Amino acid sequence: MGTSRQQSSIVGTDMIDETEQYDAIVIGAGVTGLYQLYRLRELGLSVRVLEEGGGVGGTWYWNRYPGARFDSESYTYGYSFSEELLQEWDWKEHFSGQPENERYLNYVADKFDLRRDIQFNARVSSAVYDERKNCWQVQTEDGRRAEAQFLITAVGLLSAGYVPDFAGLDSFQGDWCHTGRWPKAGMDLAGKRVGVIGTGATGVQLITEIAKEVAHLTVFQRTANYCAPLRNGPIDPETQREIKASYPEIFKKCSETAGSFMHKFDPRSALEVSPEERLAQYERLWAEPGFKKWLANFHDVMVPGAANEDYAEFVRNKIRERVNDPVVAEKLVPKDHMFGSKRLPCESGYYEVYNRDNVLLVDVREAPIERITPTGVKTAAAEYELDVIIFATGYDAVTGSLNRMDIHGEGGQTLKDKFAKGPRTYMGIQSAGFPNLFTINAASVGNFVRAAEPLVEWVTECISYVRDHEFTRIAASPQAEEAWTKHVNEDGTNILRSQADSWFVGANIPGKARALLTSPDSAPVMRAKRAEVAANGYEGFLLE
Ligand code: NA7
Repeated sequence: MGTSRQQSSIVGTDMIDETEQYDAIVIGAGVTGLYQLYRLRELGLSVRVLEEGGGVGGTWYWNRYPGARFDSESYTYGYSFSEELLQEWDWKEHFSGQPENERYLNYVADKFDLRRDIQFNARVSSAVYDERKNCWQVQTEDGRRAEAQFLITAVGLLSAGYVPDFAGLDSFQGDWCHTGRWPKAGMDLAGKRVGVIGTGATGVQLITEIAKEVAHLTVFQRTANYCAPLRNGPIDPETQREIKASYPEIFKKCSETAGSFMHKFDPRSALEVSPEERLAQYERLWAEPGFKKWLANFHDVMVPGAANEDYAEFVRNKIRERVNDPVVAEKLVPKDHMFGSKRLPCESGYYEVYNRDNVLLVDVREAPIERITPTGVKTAAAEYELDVIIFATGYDAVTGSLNRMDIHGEGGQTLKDKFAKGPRTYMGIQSAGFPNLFTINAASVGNFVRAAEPLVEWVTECISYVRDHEFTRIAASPQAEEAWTKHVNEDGTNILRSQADSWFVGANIPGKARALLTSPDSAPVMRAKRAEVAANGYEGFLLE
């Protein structure tokens, strides 16, 4: 029933301009984009996926830095849509590493024959809405053009890497890179003097891994983080069988929690049990793998207040116990933000790194980085000679990857201008004045695959509805957008995630407006809201 791919030729004065025609264009061949392609193809649409990278995987294609791995349980991170896939794929570790994750996504692409509709090495430079034809005209950096009625940005939450604007970077004579653009051929770090800037989830994984390999490692830390032991391990055959037999229960558990992880909060308050019982629970959870110590804890540990501070002090003491030098230990102990207000990095020997003779921790809150020199990094207090600098400095989250594409909606307005004071969307999915554009990267939160699957399914059903009813366009109404933006800004202000200066609120990027970049609501609430909107004939959307 779908239209097949066609080409239209416009003969200009001295050139032939060929624009490929599709029903839908998906930007990004990561976790979301691959599934979106699969679903839209199932609907009978002609689809083109435009992917900047040379292969599938998105985050798991780009983030090849040593130590990159899940900190959600591997078996909660796989797709759930194919029972055959679930039974065929063996996760080898409880928290799987980048090479295996990339292999998995390649396996999915091959199994469902997705590659034939993906154009690799195709970075989208602009997307312009043609109001006359009700379609999106998309151009890639190498000048290729494609047109489609529907445009879906499956570009992830964290794909626009951020390198601070340090003076002198151009003069640096050694090698440098951002962790999100780790070279495929790897970085030669053995025997080198390496500097890492940034100690978020990425820095923590990377530092732990490379400290063993480099001659000397200098870690430039601005904010100490609360990090918790990952406790990874291989999955033995018996456990593998159990996992495969219990996927429905695993996914059901995930579907019932706020962040789509498999851990449920303890409904008790940390403060209503005795100090002994409280500590016993903290210790029991600390000994368990993954996010349990975060997401299966007393519920009020994740609410600003006394319980949160009580647990924060427990974690601070855990850090102190592991670092030999008490002065270094105090630098690693977070004191300026609440536990859980930033993403909790999980680690496998991170703190012990600072007991090594070849590792130096530099506090750049105390003495900020002034510039990069030809031979290293200069802070307000000293100069550090380096052969390699690695920027683990994070991402211009959610809106950053949209802003890097020049997206023009009705009347020529740009999405970048519209989002200048923070995102203005309806449920994260659409923005008024940008018909048929689904910004699904802005609507996910929590365990990424669990959140992405239902979103993709919602968008697919929405597109199916539009086509079946012979509408040409669907757009968020300005009123629905206004109400949603107000809800995000008001109800998102007091939640724990909004309290620290992190990417959750855009506060990691100088000059970026502070606003919660994702929904303040839990995943089940968001799914129910979207289902209700759809059941009411796409309430809050204008269909023409
Ligand atoms: P994050 O969590 O944003 O961490 C970035 C780190 O880089 C963090 O420690 C920052 O310090 C540091 N940073 C950023 N700019 C500077 C400057 N100018 N000077 C010194 N240090 C700086 O990014 P990640 O890649 O670690 O993690 C992103 C997500 O990926 C994570 O949440 C997971 O979901 C997976 P700051 O804390 O801002 O003081």
